[in-house]
Amino acid sequence: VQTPQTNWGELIRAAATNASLKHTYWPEIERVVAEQIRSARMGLGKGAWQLFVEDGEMKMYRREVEEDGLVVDPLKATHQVKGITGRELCHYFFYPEYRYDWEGTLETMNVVDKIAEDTILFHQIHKRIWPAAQRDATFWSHLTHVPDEENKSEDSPHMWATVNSSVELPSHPPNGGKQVRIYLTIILMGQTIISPAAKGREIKRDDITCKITYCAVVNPGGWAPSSVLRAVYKREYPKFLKRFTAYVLEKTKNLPIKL
Ligand code: 18C
Repeated sequence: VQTPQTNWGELIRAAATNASLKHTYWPEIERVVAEQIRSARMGLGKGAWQLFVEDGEMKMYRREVEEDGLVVDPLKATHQVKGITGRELCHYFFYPEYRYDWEGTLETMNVVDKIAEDTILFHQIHKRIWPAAQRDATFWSHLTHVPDEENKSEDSPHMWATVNSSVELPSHPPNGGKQVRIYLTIILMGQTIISPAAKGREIKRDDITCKITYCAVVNPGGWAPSSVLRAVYKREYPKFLKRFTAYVLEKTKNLPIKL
């Protein structure tokens, strides 16, 4: 649980590498990451969020929002996966070398610039959905964490997160190619809960559960039929979260636990 006093900006700064802190994007990264963490940790509150997918521990909520006639429905998903940590979850989501393994909407991914170990600039071209035009995106991605070695309880602020947020890159102007530029703001956050039964002995994968929150706002950037779009994300978001978490489980099952 966060108090209104939790200074996420300060916590994010403390975790960041010097190369990230020195970059011209840093003030924006800090602002967006803090805002994303704050809203990801907020409950669903009353009204507005409607549950549209439920599958075991995985729940997905959306708010129907249109801007200039385009569907930009914010999504909020929660999930719990036994056997992985928040750090492992965010590691595989952040680093480009794994992306083709799990990202099913991808046509191509390019690292435009590796600003630092914890901040990377990407250009991605996504698969085309008929009858709409193909989409691309340019965004920064930042990996952060708030450590809490002593008290890994649900209400401590510890967590790992990767935030992706659109940015204009002069090297890749929007609609420069044949794609329509999409605009996204996404957070994947993981908190590791250790079973009290593991106290005083070596922790096994059976003792850990990762509490996951994934929030996304994607603006399709140009015309796309609302009904097709809503059908696409209803299919793609659950597919992503199931496939990606299964991937992390598979990759880590025989590795030492990284808390
Ligand atoms: O967060 C995710 N992935 C990250 C790393 O890639 C990153 C990227 C997010 C952008 C995803 C948007 C892709 C839209 C492209 C079209 C979809 C192609 C489907 C292909 C089917 C085979 O943060 C995981 C992302 C999980 C997938 C989310 C899908 C969201 C759909 C939103 C629609 C946007 C425009 C669609 C174009 C018109 C369709 C009628």
